[in-house]
Amino acid sequence: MSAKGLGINSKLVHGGYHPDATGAVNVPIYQSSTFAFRDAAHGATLFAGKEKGYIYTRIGNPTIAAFEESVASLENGAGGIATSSGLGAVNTLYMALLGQGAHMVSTAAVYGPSRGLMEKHFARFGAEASFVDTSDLENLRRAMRPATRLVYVESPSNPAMQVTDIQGAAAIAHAHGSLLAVDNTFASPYLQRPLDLGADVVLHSITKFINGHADVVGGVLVAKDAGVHARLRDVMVTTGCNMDPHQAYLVIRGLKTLGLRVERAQQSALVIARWLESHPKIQSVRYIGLPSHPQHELAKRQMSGFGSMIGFELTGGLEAGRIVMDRVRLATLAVSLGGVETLIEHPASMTHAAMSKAAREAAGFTDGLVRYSVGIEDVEDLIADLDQALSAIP
Ligand code: LCS
Repeated sequence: MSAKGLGINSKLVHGGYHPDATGAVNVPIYQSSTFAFRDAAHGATLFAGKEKGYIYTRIGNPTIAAFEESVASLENGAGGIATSSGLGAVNTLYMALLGQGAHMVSTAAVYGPSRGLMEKHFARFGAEASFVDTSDLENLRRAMRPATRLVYVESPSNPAMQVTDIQGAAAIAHAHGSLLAVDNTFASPYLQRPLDLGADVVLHSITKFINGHADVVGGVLVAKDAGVHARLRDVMVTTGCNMDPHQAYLVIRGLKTLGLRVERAQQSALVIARWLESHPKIQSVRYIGLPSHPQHELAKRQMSGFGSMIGFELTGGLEAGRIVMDRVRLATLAVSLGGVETLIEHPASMTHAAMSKAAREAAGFTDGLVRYSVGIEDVEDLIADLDQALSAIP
């Protein structure tokens, strides 16, 4: 059925599903690398690549297409492109929209490897980028150049939890003849729909909230416009960073409960953030749902909820961070985020270790920052776990 006009939870359950001849209630896994070209002898319409039909799974596959259609409908875009990983989606975005001599402006606090990909690799082919704090749009305005083709913001950003005004960023990008892409991984389409706010492309690491069960790595891009969608798809297909059908099947399954998971986790996150804020061993808490967050009002305007990612700084700095991470029992010490299980990590030594200390500080986070991805466990248990870990700090 068409998902048009449905509410978001109905879209999550039914989006992208078109019953096949068996009546299967779930999208089957079409585990096939290639598809027969049908001909009149087999009683089908003639198909030799000229009519609609599947050819080869790198180019397209029914299970993957169901996932792409579902996310495109959630994000209100013209079409989706599923990729092997979130970084595969970032690579596709850069390669499709930048070229030799082209310039990009991006969030300084963007996910580390999204920055590394540009600085280490695209720079070798003559593309340039400026990384600025896009939570202040003046910085973005100043960084724009005649050659700027892409503005790429991550909001909320990982791990600094900075929020960028998407509508404002779209106005600046478009006034300079550039496109705006938004990494919407932290919010998920359940809480934020950048294309409705003026962005041209939205990107997710579906490894996080969209899949939600820490068992798949993947990415997706959604374009507002069919022309941009076609440019992105061409790069995905020719660079071969497609998703595979089994991966797509698992993600479709995870996606159905996105609303339930996000609602539950963000409810607990607010309770935990408030508890942390009043704890004597905590110096500061970064949770966009707290009025103390510098972009709390902006987040309220452009998101329908605050999500479940919390950053906190311990008064004891790096050493206290080590103690807490050694002592937590229910929260798992691991990179990644957005799953049903609560994860804790230390960006300076784990996800963002490749950045210099200066770059980390310029990106808005210190060595004492701890990132906490709230899962769907009982909030009382999560607080008891944090409490016993914090009490170990001398
Ligand atoms: N964008 C954001 C905001 C991310 O957090 C990540 C991964 C990516 C893109 C890349 O996606 P991937 O290729 O991993 O699917 N973030 C991670 C993190 O914070 N810890 O481990 C991975």
